Amino acid sequence: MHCKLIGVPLQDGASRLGCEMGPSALRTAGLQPALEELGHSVADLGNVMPTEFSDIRHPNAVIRQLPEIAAWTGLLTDVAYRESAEGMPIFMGGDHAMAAGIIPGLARRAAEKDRPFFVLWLDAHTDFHSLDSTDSGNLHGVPVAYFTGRPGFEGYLPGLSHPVHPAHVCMIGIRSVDPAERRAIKDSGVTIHDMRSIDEHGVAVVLRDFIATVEAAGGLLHVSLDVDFLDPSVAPAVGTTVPGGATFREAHLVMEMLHDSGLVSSLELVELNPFLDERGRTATLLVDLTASLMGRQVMDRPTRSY
Ligand code: HAR
Ligand code: MN
Ligand code: MN
Ligand code: MN
Repeated sequence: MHCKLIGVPLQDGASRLGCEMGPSALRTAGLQPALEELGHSVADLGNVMPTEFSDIRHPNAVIRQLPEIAAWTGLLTDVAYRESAEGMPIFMGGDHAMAAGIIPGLARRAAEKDRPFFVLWLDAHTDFHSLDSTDSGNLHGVPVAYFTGRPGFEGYLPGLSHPVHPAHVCMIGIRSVDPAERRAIKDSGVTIHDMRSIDEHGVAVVLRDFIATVEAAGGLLHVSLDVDFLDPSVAPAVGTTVPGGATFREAHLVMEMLHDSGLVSSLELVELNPFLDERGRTATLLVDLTASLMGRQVMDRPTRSY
């Protein structure tokens, strides 16, 4: 595989400062050598950053940094489209508002390749607010509503040429949903495996179902990994910790199964806030999880190749 590392020092979608240091922390934790050790070629394309901002405003007065998020969204759509022509782009965040740009760019590329496009959303949160319903005003809470084509974003974030079909979005790890998100997502068609579902069935069972769906459709699969998918006891470096998250081994198992599926074509590592980390342990865990996704194994066992 040819991996392309793309730094996205975005923090305007989150309430706390610090996610702009995420790409640096992932580099410092050794993401590139970890991938090279697995036999992949790696190009670090550096960081991207928007330069032009409009002075757009929304009637919901609590919304924060809308001009910045609109600019990042447009830029990242272009970057994701361009860098997904070939190879495996790995986007090093940055807060989760980056998904609003990256995922539509990847969806456009998948359409051009004539492949159905699927998203695995690993997160404590559904990030399914509209601009009208957000009560925190933090726009990392809206990307899924936006890229699945929910109404209310027109004229504020860039128009969507390729919305993602809600039935092609699977969420695992969910345990913090605001009332407005709960109402909006209920009949949306998005598949949600909350933590209770993981407790009852195990993460392997719910993931296997989704992998089978993607495989049967001949799809491309994007993985969006929010640090708060993980339990705060193993991944403290995130501004929005929620107790009761995925364990160290549950997270690795997800990545190992995704590797074996051979279906993953792109990855986002989001919400890492190095200011909140403990001696780099969360950044290191994200590197190790990426390595599991890209083929690191405890013991050699048969896997399908890309
Ligand atoms: N729902 C909350 C809000 O809208 C939490 C926002 C999302 N936080 C994240 N993303 N870290 O997953 O403010
Ligand atoms: Mn998120
Ligand atoms: Mn989250
Ligand atoms: Mn909220």
